[in-house]
Amino acid sequence: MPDAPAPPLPAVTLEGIELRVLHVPLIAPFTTSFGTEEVREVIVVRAQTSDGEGWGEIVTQAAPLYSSEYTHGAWDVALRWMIPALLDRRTLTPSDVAQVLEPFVGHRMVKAGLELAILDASLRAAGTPLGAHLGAVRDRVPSGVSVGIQRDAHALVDTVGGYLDEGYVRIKIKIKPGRDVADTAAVRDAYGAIPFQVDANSAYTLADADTLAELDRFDLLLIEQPLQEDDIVDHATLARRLRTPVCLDESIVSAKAAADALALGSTSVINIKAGRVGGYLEAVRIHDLCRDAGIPVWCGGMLETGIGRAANAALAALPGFTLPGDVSAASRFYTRDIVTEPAVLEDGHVRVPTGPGLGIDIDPIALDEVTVTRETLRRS
Ligand code: OSB
Ligand code: MG
Repeated sequence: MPDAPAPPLPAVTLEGIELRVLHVPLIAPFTTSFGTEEVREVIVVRAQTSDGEGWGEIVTQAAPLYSSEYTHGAWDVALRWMIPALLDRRTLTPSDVAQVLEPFVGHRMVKAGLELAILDASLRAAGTPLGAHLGAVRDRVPSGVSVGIQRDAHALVDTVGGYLDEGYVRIKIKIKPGRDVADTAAVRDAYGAIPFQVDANSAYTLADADTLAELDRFDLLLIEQPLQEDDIVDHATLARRLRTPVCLDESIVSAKAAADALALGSTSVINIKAGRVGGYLEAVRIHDLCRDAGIPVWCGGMLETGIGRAANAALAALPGFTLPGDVSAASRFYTRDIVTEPAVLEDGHVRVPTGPGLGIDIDPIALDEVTVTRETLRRS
């Protein structure tokens, strides 16, 4: 059954856009195959419009290790090119944002953060919650947790046990060569038949297929992004070798990329991250095409603050999100969030905000405390 088209949203008239770089302390370092993050560096967007403000989040990291995007590059392209183009257009609806920014190649996380701020402003003006606009069918979403590489397998088992005690309903661990089969075995042995998956963040090549096939015996829900972003053919080859379903993250940069990967057999599950695909509206298009194709999807995360976390909860409430995502409580990463009501874990779930727009309120004192740079461009 085709989804009912979302009602059109009002255009807003842009007066200015403020960007801030935040440095938000993490409760514990987060280690993946590509490095360790000790402080979350992220960009927050505030759109000032004649109909009120809207907030967005540009989910780049400090270094271009997960993707080619990184904070300083995002900051530059936003201020030098993208925000001036939006201010020139002056009056625009949320879906106009992608169209105005389309000539600029790449920089999808920047596009997503700018679009989200306009979307929030327009939804607030209309009195519509983001979830309702995107097509959410649930008022809460099951919450999984992404666990970084730990000192050793013992520490990993301890850390995972803490999250299970908190009630997280699905565990994902990061793996890399040398920290794969034994870590996976340790968690499976310690906790039995829990919903469990692994994420390699592109750390392997096809030459590692035998090692990756050893993971088959652990009945994982999936293995996420074993090979490089552009290894779309090699992923198809690997997928035929493994019993564990392959799920692409980094490779899925658009709805077109999703359709291509599905056509090639490179992936049988998709991790949807709005930042990686250029926005929440493109994320919904990927959801829709996967749903039509019978492909399960789940909502990934980029250690979002309360801004992006609220939006992810709304997205994850769409009907095709049939696997628990990385939409954790704010306390999984942060002692202090920048919103007044940070996401909490309730019976293994995170609630979908119900207020207009993102349904969150910024805590201005908390925000100022973690702001390291700010700049506003205004309509001339
Ligand atoms: O690969 O899913 C990933 C964080 C940063 C960059 C890439 C990834 C991640 C995570 C964390 O796994 C997910 C979360 O935000 O909880
Ligand atoms: Mg991933």
